[in-house]
Amino acid sequence: MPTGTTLSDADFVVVANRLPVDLEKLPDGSQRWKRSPGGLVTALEPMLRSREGAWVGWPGLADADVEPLVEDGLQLYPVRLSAREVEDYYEGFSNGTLWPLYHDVVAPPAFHRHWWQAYVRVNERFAEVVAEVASRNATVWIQDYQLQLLPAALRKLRPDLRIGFFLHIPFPPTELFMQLPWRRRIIEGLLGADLVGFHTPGGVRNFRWLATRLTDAIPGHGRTEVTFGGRTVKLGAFPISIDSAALDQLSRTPEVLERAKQIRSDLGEPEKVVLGVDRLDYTKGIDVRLRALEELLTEGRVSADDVVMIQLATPSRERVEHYQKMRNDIEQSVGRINGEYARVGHPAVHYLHQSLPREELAAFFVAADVMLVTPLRDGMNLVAKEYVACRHDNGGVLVLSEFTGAAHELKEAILVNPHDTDGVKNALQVALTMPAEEGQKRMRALRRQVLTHDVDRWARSFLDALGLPPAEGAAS
Ligand code: GDG
Repeated sequence: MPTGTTLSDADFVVVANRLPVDLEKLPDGSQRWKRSPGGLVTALEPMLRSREGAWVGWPGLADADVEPLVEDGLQLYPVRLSAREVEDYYEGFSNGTLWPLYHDVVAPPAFHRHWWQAYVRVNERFAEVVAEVASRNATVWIQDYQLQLLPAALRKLRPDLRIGFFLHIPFPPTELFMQLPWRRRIIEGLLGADLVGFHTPGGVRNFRWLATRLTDAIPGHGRTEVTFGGRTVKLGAFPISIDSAALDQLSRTPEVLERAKQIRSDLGEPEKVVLGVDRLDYTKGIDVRLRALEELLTEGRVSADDVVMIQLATPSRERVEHYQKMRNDIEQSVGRINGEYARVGHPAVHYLHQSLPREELAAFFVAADVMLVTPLRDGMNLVAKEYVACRHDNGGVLVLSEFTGAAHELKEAILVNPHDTDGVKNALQVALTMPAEEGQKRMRALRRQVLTHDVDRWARSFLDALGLPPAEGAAS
C-alpha cells in the first residue's frame, strides 16, 4: 500500500470498529492490505481527505501487529485485538448481545459477563489510541454499536475534544433495552458525546427516555437535548443514505445495461424477475420472502414459468452460531422450493451465497422487476435506496418492510409488515401485477427522495449539528 505523507496529529478523526482497509493473510504467511469499499468509507472519505483526517479501527485480523500507515493521504491507525477479544468483544458482546437486542430480539440475545468485560476493555483501548491521535480541540466522530462506551472513555482522557456518535442500527424500545444488565453503563458511555445521532426520531425518543430514567441526565430545553454532568448533549435523527448520483451514473453505463440484459437472458427471459440482496443476517427477513413465494407458488397464484426469484446473500459473521443455523434454514427452503417447482435448467429461486462487485450488483438492480426488502428490523437499509438509485428508467417496484428506517422516507414503496405472511404475499402479487404507469409514478417519487438526500448530505448535516465548520476550500 502506497504511503503518501507522514503521520501527524489529526483535527478530524473517524473511529469505527473496522478500518476502511482489511489486513489479509496470504497462504505464504505474509500480509497485505485490501480496500474494503463499504458505504461508510465512500461517505466519509472525501471529508477525511479534505481535512487530512485520520481513521482509527481494527484491521480485521486477530493478533495483528501493524504500524499506523498513510494510504492515499488518509491516516490509518490500527487497533490491535487478540483472538480472544475478537471472540468476546466482537462476535460475543457486539454480535451476540447488542445486535439481537437492538433488533427487537428477533434472535435471543446472550448476556455473558466475560463478553461485557472484553467490550469494556476494547472500548478503553480505542479511547487510548484516539487520545494519542487527535490534535488539541479536534473533532472525533465515533461510529456504531461496537463503540458505545467510547464517547465517555475518550472524554475522560481528552475533555478538549468535540465528540460525535452515530448509531447505524436501531436504538431499541425502552422495555427491551432494560433487559441489558449493563444498561446504565451504555447510556452513560453514549452521554460522553456532544451529539448522539440515530437514523430515526424513534431512536432519539427511546434514548432520551432511558437517559433521564437510568442516569442523572435531565431533559434539556428542546426534545433533542439532555443535560448531563453540566454539559449539553444534543440528540438528533440523521437518516443515512448512499452516493445516489454515483450509483445512478453507474447504472446508466453500457456495461451495466448490457449485463442486466444478459442476466435476464441467462434466466430464460422470464416475465418477472424478483430480487433480494442482503448480508446473510437473520434480521433481514430472507425467510419471510421465501415463505411468501413458496405459498404463492403452492396456491397457484404465481407460476414458476413466469416468475423467477434471485436471492443474493453476502456471507457474514459466519462464526456466530445463529448465523450458521439461519444459513442452513434458508438453504433448505431454497432446496425445497426448487425441488417442488423448478424445471431442468429453470430454478424457481437462484441463490448466491457470494459477495459480488458493485457493477454486477447494479446490473442485478437494473434487471429486477420487483425488489423485496423485508427485514424484521433494520436501522436504515441501504439496499432499498440503491435499487431506487439504479432505476433511471423509472421501472421496477420496491416492496419494503415497515420496520426499516428507510420506510420513513420511501413512502411510495409498497410497505409491508414482514410478520404478516399473507400481507407479504399480497404485496408481492400486487408488485408483480402493478400497471406500468403506477409503478413509474411511484418510482419517480422515490427517485426524487433518494437523489436529493444523499450520503454527503447526511454527513454534512451530522457534522453541522456537531458544530464542525466546513473545511477550507471545501464545496458547500
Ligand atoms: C448497517 C445497518 C444501515 C450487499 N451485498 C453486496 C454488497 N452489499 C452492500 C449493499 C449495501 C450494504 O452492503 C448493506 O447495507 P444495509 O444498509 O442494507 O445493511 P447492513 O450491512 O446491515 O448495514 C443498516 C447501514 O448499517 C448504514 O447505516 O442502513 O440498517 O444494519 O450497500 O449494496 N455490496 C457488494 N457486493 C455484494 O455482494 N459490492
